[in-house]
Amino acid sequence: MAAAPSESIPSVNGAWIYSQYGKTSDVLKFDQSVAVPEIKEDQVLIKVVAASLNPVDFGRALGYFKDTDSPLPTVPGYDVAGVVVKVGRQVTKFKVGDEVYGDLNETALVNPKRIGSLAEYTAAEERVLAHKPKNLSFIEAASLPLAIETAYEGLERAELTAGKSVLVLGGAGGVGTHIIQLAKHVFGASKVAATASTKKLDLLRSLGADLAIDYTKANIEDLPEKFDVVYDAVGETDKAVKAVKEGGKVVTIVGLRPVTPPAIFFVLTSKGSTLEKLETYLESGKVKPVLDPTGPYPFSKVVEAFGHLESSRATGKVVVYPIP
Ligand code: NDP
Ligand code: 2XX
Repeated sequence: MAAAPSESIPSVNGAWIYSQYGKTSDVLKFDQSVAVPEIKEDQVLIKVVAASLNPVDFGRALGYFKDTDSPLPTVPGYDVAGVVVKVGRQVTKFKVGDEVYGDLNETALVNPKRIGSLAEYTAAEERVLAHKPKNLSFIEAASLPLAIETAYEGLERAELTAGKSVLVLGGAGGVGTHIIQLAKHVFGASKVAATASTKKLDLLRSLGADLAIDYTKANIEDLPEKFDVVYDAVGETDKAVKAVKEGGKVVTIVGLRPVTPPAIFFVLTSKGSTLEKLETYLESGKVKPVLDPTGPYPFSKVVEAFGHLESSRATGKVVVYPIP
């Protein structure tokens, strides 16, 4: 895709925006005249082609993180794939015309950007971005950053290494589909078990799960086997702790309530370098984007796209495309 010459960058653009906290279906509005952000020296301006949605987007809209949030009004959207149309003076990795992707917010909950990816143009520091793998579409690339970076960071924090076993609670979601793939194909786990409801078990197996557990029929705390690592992407940390071996690690990404050792909770840090580490796996197809089958949703259907994500039944990632 050709980049727009810089003189054609508009001063305002179309974006989804909310001016008060609440349910996305109540507060999220389309506005044709949102100011295009000015870039800082370490930032690039991106012509957005595709964006994906994450639970943090609707949690933030609900005001769950308002103590550390940036001020309203907010254009949501962490994940972006698009084309660089302008670069700041300190930028060395990217030039105008480059196809990039990333999670715009280095710290997800502390001062995230007021202008996110649900806009025609958005700005980001070069350190949160990477070059889009050539074999991936913009839709596929937009599906990856926040989810795959979270999956990777959690497996590192849990010290998963080759030959260890891992149980994933919530294997079919945006993050879980990548936890399974990374555990199996990048970290070299000897055994990957994962949970989902009945119709999603084949998907878990196709991603590399050796054992697909139907949580509507089996209790994971009753499994005869214990695991070296349990990765909780659902918020069932009490059950997770019962499924780990003595001396094993439990990591959770759901901060519903405080956790106690051996469980640890973390919030991801967005890094372009994580995407770069995974580039060869993405280019070889060993690790694949997983797209929710109800999408991609056109830019006019962002409220419907959020409705689907908010149901907790999304399979893989909910993507918005094309933008505009
Ligand atoms: P998704 O909305 O993509 O997850 C949806 C999936 O969850 C569905 O496929 C569903 O499968 C599955 N699911 C729901 N309930 C259960 C259950 N009881 N057991 C097993 N699977 C279940 O969410 P994400 O993957 O994007 O995020 C997961 C969680 O992690 C969210 O709470 C999110 O806020 C949090 N998160 C935290 C981060 C951090 O840095 N701390 C970063 C990213 C996400 P089924 O239909 O079969 O139930
Ligand atoms: O819910 C959350 C989410 O999705 C992210 C990124 O941070 C919060 C942590 C619970």
